[in-house]
Amino acid sequence: MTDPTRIAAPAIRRGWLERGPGPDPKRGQEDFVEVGWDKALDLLAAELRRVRAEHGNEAIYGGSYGWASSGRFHHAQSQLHRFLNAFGGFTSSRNTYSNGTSSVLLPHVVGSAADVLRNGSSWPTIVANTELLVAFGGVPEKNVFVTPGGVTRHHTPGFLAQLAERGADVALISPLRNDLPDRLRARWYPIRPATDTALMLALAHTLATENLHDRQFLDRYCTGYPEFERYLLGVDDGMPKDAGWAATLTDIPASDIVDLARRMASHRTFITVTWSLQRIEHGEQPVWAAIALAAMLGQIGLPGGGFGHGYGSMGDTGDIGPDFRVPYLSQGVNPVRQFIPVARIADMLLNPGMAYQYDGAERSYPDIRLVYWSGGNPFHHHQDLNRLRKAFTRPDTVVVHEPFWTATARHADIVLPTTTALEREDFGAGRRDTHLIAMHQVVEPYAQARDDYAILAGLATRLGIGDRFTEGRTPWEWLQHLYGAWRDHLMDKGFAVPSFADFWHAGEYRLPQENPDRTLWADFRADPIANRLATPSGRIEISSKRVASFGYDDCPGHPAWLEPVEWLGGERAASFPLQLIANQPRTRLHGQLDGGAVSQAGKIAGREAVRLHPADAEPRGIADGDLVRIFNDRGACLAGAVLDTNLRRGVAQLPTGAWFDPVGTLCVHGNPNVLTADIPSSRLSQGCTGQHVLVEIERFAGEPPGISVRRPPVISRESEM
Ligand SMILES: Nc1nc2c(c(=O)[nH]1)N[C@H]1C(S)=C(S)[C@@H](COP(=O)(O)OP(=O)(O)OC[C@H]3O[C@@H](n4cnc5c(=O)[nH]c(N)nc54)[C@H](O)[C@@H]3O)O[C@H]1N2
Ligand SMILES: Nc1nc2c(c(=O)[nH]1)N[C@H]1C(S)=C(S)[C@@H](COP(=O)(O)OP(=O)(O)OC[C@H]3O[C@@H](n4cnc5c(=O)[nH]c(N)nc54)[C@H](O)[C@@H]3O)O[C@H]1N2
Ligand SMILES: [Mo]
Repeated sequence: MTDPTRIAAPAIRRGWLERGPGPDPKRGQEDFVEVGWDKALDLLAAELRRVRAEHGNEAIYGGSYGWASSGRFHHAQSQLHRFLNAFGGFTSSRNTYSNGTSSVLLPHVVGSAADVLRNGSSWPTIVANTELLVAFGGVPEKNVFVTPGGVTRHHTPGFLAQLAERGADVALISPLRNDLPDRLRARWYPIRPATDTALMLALAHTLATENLHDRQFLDRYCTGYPEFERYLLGVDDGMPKDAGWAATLTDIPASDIVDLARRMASHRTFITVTWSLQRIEHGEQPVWAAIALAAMLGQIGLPGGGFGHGYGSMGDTGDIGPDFRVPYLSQGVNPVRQFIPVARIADMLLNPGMAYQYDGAERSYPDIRLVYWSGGNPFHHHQDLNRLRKAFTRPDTVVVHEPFWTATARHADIVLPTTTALEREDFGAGRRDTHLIAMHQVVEPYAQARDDYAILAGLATRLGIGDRFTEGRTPWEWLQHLYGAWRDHLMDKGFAVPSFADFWHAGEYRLPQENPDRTLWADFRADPIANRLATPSGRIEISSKRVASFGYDDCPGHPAWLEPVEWLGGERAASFPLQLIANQPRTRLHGQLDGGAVSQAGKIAGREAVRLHPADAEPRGIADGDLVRIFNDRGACLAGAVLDTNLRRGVAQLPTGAWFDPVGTLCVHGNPNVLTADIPSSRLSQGCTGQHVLVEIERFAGEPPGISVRRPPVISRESEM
């Protein structure tokens, strides 16, 4: 709450204050001047007016991707979008860094992404019925303690414990052994990263050639299996995708692959794929291939069988809470139709007007003059941060609301300090949460920090849209209003919901419960005509004519093995022979509270810890606890080495989230996104590929540069200018 990196007062980059708006290579490298709230809001209101008058609302990028904090009313992105909509609209963003590749692919294959991502089979049905769990990416327990919006009860560890007690057979397919808790006694298949699709194809090939596939299911519920089988058998390319073929790619012995396929066919098998598998080049393929494989087993729609996505990626996947809409603030309507796929931010800023492909359409990038971010940290989440720094020199003005001096705040022109969830009143609940929680204020706002709502209300008043934005309510009045409307709606449906005063006093409200037994596509299985999927055929599309018609060689019409650039089997590995897995951090949520005690305790000499196998460390002269330099041709970062035999050889693991702390193109703190490539998963989805990158690692000798991101940037007061 009182970290030295809290932002105390509105601050303006000196160059912007002195020279006015415009592209500036100094952005991110200059000192700041503290100004009063009135001056900051007057300047920003004038700049918003100027940009709108000279370039139109489309020139404002308000995508503002990010997690912010829990709490429904003060949800930073909703607040900003509501404000910008009232102002006439903005260029928005689509999809997520989390599962942006799947969310574009799945509608083509199974008709809906939401079904898979929100209504997946529930853990109790898996625990009770699954005999064999085949977990691609595992079920990493470290990830399940968060859910967007907040989460009251952590259920997943309990379900994993029950699964262990029942003695279910578990296949862990991952480069990292600790992607499943030890107590599950899983069999570990230490796959070469990025080759899961090859393994799935070989499993499918074994099913097809040993006649273990369910022809009836494929005929009745699917379309496009024959084309896929031709590909599996290598009819056209002369290359059967058999276990021997996959063994060389995946590093998993052919006999193990054949054995696993036979066990899958003879047991009630649940196939899960973590979201990480689609956060790579051609990330569509493992998801599509897993669905094809599950369809061949014919167990889709049966309790404990079929396909699931994101178990171990998020707390709500498979959870038993109701799929309940909790009170929320309306964002209004955005009159601007321009948007970008969210991970194309740097492409957009660097290439206004450039054409690109997305989901079968040709689109072009808008010319952005003002970037407005509230509740996200692109210098955490985006790839190739040295390229993003260049992109951030392009706009006329960058505005950031933040509680902390993150790298994104340091790359802004106008920085406005906001409160955190503990400094305001709100209510919160996550997806599939069990309770709505009254979030009482715990402490007074830090220094001059204001709620995002108060900041935007102040701007709205200056811009003549005050009433439209606030509707005349204070935050406390909004809480009562939103809760009241929601309560009326639920009471009409026959639920007993306490008054706002009683809810606030009790501190929580137990949401109505749902039947915890849920099997994805059980209704489709029961009646595929009445409950047809929203695909063109109404069925599961193992091959998709529509995707094929787009003509993308990086995402053809059926699941296929496509060689990525960033993988150990390719040419690039000759220069950069280690595959870095840049996954989610165990010790924090993304970059949030990186300065806090929990995150800091995981660091080595103040740097993020990178895990590598002793057999990879030894020839490089790296010992446990050494400072190392991780590098490739895009950039480099420092990290502290941890030697660990729980990774396969050739793989290193550095989580995301160490605050970006650049000295030239080197991040001295250990942020993997200085290394990752800013390339999309494919032209279909344009999704994020930050999970994998090829690197080399060497021992860092000499005096390491100090860490500066744990202190605020240089700030002067206006009177000192
Ligand atoms: N290499 C690589 N990169 C990745 C990933 C990966 O696997 N590999 N994963 C990606 C994924 S899945 C995601 S979701 C993204 C996450 O990326 P982000 O969601 O952008 O990361 P956060 O650190 O959660 O950023 C939220 C920011 O909001 C601020 N904040 C908190 N409360 C408030 C508030 O009330 N108001 C305002 N205005 N701000 C507030 C926090 O201080 C924090 O800086 O990262 C992506 N990046
Ligand atoms: N503690 C914590 N939990 C979080 C988050 C956080 O920041 N901190 N972020 C949340 C968010 S926003 C999201 S979207 C989810 C993300 O959920 P995921 O994307 O599923 O999570 P990751 O930890 O990035 O990756 C999961 C595992 O996939 C494995 N993996 C990587 N590459 C491969 C591969 O090629 N093949 C196979 N078989 N396995 C591979 C890695 O070993 C990794 O540990 O996590 C959420 N949970
Ligand atoms: Mo995410």
